[in-house]
Amino acid sequence: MLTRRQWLKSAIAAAAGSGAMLKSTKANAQNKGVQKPSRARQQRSTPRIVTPNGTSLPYEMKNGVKEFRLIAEPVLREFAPGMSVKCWGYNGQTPGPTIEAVEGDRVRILVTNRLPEHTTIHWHGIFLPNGMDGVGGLNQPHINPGETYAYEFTLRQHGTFMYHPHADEMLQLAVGMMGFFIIHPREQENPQIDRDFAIMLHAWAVHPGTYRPDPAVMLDFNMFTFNSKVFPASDHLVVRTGDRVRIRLANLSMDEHPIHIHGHSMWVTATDGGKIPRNGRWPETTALIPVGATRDVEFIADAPGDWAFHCHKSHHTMNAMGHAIPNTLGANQQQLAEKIRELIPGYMAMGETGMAEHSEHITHMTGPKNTLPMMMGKGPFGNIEMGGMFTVIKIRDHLARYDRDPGWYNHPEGTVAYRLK
Ligand SMILES: [Cu+2]
Repeated sequence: MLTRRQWLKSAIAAAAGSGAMLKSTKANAQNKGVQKPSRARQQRSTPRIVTPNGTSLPYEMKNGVKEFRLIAEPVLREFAPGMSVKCWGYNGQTPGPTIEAVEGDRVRILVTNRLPEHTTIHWHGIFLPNGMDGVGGLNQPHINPGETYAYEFTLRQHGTFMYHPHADEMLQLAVGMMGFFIIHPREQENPQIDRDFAIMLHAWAVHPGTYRPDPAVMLDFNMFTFNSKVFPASDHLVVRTGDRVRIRLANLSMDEHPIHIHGHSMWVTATDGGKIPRNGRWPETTALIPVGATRDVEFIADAPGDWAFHCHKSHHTMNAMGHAIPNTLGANQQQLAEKIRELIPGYMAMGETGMAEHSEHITHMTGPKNTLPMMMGKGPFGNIEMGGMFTVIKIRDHLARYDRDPGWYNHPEGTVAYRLK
């Protein structure tokens, strides 16, 4: 059994190391007790969220109060190799570390501002005294650079919530200031959840060759992330066949995201307004995550394999270089290409038969500085031709631990689509 003290230690270690995700999932695997699942089920302690490509925030117990520390600061985030973005976030991360607590807890969050301008934090969806709600100017003075403010309240509900600034919001959200605040129920859940993931959806405008998200953009975003990573840099979600899986999705971007699962049907079980009563839940393969909202989805991972999990807006599974380009589909560009080559040697016309060839060209063509090709990622059968809001749920019958990539799925004979001629 993993005690809270052990969890705290592992969370601190995870926050300190670059293998943060690995360690926190290791804690989860230990927590679960791989050899004796039924025993582990009874003993599981509450902190157990997996934030892919992220961590949970450690706390200190002070006279019965769980004390957390958040530092609002500039953060350099690699969306995927080849592109790093000058974001703002918390404790060196965007999204900020996931806050986990239990219904009934008294929590104190110390917020230090190391940004060049003032900020505040609003605790989205959480019931609290009005003066703790974090709307700068309305509920409290702004937190100036260098200042630390304390927020303190007792948690009177459970569910998936968020934290984000309520000061210069257009800019501070555009550059990545957001995180999960997850409150576990006091009573053990029934049925119990085996794997519990938290994924923050976001859309960014980072013009090719630049490093800072453009907060003035309202509609025309070019990078779409799960926890501020694009495929194939996003962590896989590794689960065991038969696991009850919950994925908590949150959206503070400017657009809604229809999140789609392959090979399974999922139940929408909660919003940031609370649990949906059992007889009010509905099945989906695509759950729409509105702006300024969270949704919990649950499914039984009953089909082994490598299943896609992605936003269904097709531009949201593409990176920057797929947007705002001329439409060359069906256009004979041969003469044009020859003329351009007189001016730009090596010029190559693309897109006449479709865009899939872009995936090939990334291996031998260099693009603009600090941006990403529209589609990336290699699978066991070739280019996956995805980017952005895309990851893979890896479901395996025999899985010793959750923190190791089990590799690509080994399909049983006769279960792969085959070529006839
Ligand atoms: Cu989307």
